[in-house]
Amino acid sequence: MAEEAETFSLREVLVAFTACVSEQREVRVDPYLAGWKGLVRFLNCLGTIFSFISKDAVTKIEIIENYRNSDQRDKYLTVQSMVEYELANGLVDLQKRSEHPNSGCRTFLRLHRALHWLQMFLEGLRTGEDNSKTSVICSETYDASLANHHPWIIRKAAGVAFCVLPTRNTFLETMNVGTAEEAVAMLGDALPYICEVYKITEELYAQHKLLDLP
Ligand code: 1PW
Repeated sequence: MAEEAETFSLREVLVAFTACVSEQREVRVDPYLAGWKGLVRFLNCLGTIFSFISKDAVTKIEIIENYRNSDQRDKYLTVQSMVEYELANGLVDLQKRSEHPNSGCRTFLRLHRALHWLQMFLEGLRTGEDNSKTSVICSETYDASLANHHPWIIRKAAGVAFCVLPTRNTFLETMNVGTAEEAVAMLGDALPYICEVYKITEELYAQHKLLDLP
């Protein structure tokens, strides 16, 4: 584990997201999940208090991985094909969680919302002052995005976890990308790709009226 933490770099995570968008502007599921798995490792590096956050992401990643390992794996190659397949076959609970509580569409939506937070948080980190507080950037971006989809108890627990985040420069060094300046440059290169993945998914979900799936 210590060795894993040493060799871990956030660069690889962000690179996975750069490989998500296909030439047809479709979002590939496998690199998306690979990116998320790296994020989970990163969250775990931040301390055990973050494991409650990563645990739910792990559950969601596994649900979609199971679809990718099933007989229907080809239908889950891209987010576009997943949406088309699940909707055409009535595999999505649209009003209330009942027969299909873990549809690919609703599960992916949770990761998608969390990715929005991540994107805003990393952008805040990138443009923040040297000595700014990561905990403030983290909670402000969370409140402006993902918190709107979470019940009170989760918001409270997340707020507690954010308090232990280190200062901006230490946090940038935790990314293992090099100096704080190098980490900022890497974020500048990688964030447009994450934004693109987010945007394409958001448009697809909006087009099919899936943004509020229970
Ligand atoms: C340092 C910044 C890192 C940002 C990483 C983003 C990870 C976000 C995961 C938040 C999870 C909080 C705890 C779980 C909450 C679930 O209730 C919720 N899941 C998510 C991913 O938001 C909703 O899933 P549910 O309950 O509808 O199955």
